[in-house]
Amino acid sequence: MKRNLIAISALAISAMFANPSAWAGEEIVVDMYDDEFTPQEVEARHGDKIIFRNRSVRSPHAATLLGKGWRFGRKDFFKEQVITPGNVFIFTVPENMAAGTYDLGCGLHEVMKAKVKIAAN
Ligand SMILES: [Cu+2]
Repeated sequence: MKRNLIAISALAISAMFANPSAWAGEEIVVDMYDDEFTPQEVEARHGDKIIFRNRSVRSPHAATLLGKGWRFGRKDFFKEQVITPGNVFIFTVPENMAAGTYDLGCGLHEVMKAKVKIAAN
């Protein structure tokens, strides 16, 4: 009986220290130029913020993220986001986003393509 009590209090202590809300996530910057995303591949985890910055002088860009296959993704997590030059769009990776590789594109410039890998945490 005493042994069980010790085991239970050890569990309670480890639960106190393993507080998942203490992890704030990272900020990952993706720059959008006239013809490309830089970098062209990023890896993110749930809770990270992906910051899309339009670095073009004149062109607006529209970030599009699709799962499992360009243009025929089963699930898009954000619709096209029109970002004017000098502005940013911040996407926080939701907890329910499946791990794997997603296609990042620009709804205004078909040539702009990149990859976003969501890690399994
Ligand atoms: Cu564009």
